[in-house]
Amino acid sequence: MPDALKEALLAGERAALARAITLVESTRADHQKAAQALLTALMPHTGRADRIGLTGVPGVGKSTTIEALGVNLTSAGRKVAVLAVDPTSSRSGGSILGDKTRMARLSADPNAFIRPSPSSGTLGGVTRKTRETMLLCEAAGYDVIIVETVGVGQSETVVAGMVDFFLVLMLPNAGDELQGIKKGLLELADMIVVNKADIDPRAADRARRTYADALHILAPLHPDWAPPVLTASGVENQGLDKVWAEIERHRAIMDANGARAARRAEQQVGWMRSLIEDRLGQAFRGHPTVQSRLGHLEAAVAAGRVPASAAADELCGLFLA
Ligand SMILES: Nc1nc2c(ncn2[C@@H]2O[C@H](COP(=O)(O)OP(=O)(O)OP(=O)(O)O)[C@@H](O)[C@H]2O)c(=O)[nH]1
Ligand SMILES: [Mg+2]
Repeated sequence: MPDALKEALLAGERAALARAITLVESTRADHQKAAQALLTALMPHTGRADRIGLTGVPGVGKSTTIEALGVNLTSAGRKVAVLAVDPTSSRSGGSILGDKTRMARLSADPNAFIRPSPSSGTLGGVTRKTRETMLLCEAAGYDVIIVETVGVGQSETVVAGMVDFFLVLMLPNAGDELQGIKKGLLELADMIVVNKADIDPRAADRARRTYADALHILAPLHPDWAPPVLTASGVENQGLDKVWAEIERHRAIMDANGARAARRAEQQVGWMRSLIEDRLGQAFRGHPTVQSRLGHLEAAVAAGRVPASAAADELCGLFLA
């Protein structure tokens, strides 16, 4: 059975891809085991896609831009998968799901695959499944993966940590915006695109210069890449060819200097470490002796009767005994 699934997935069958993703997202222990076996078997077939992250405030035009860019790409013969990271998505099953209407052409496109955010769990859980789904999509032959995130909590940082290229969409009111930008967001950007330039091209250009100046002050992520700032219109499909050309230019430079491979290697190891921390945390909290003392010690620490370090020592001692 797993072999049949693997073969069907490698043949690019959408139903098989969907089944594999369901397996990866399942919390059942036997499903998780099967999912890990499948992922391990598929590893040699992963890694070939351009992995792109895209973020921006609600309403900035992420879905509209992905639709236009995605259709451009499938018309050029690429296979595009769109995944979402939305840790708040339990409310609606994922904003991207409602977005399927906004991505009507792309969702009807046989060379595109759109998957809403897994609806369960913490940011860590959601992004773990998104990473694994990304690998499945690559094995199924998708050669462009776009991960969209609304930027709740730390989700931009986590998405930036799973892609080759991180794109930040901005609105054309930079003057007011610059104050409100989440700390650290500009540092993550490989490119900034001021969207909705069709509304007021001059305002968009002013915003472009403001962001370019702001980026100029920051030390670039990599000495070979100064993040460009462009204007575009997702609705009008304007400027998106240039956006894609910059993504390809980035890829060519970062392939040649080895930075893309190094970034991926670092991401993989970082991911492994965070999985280990997750597992250890779970094992710790599930440990019977730890459980029997944890509540009591937490209360004592909260009340200032026991130093935090002493409580941690005791609990770790119980765990490791
Ligand atoms: N004029 C103009 N409107 C746009 C453009 N891009 C998006 N819009 C409109 O802005 C609204 C929000 O667009 P979405 O693509 O749904 O934005 P989003 O960033 O995906 O929003 P969330 O998923 O809610 O975070 C829609 O009404 C779009 O039609 C653009 O380039 N120009
Ligand atoms: Mg959207």
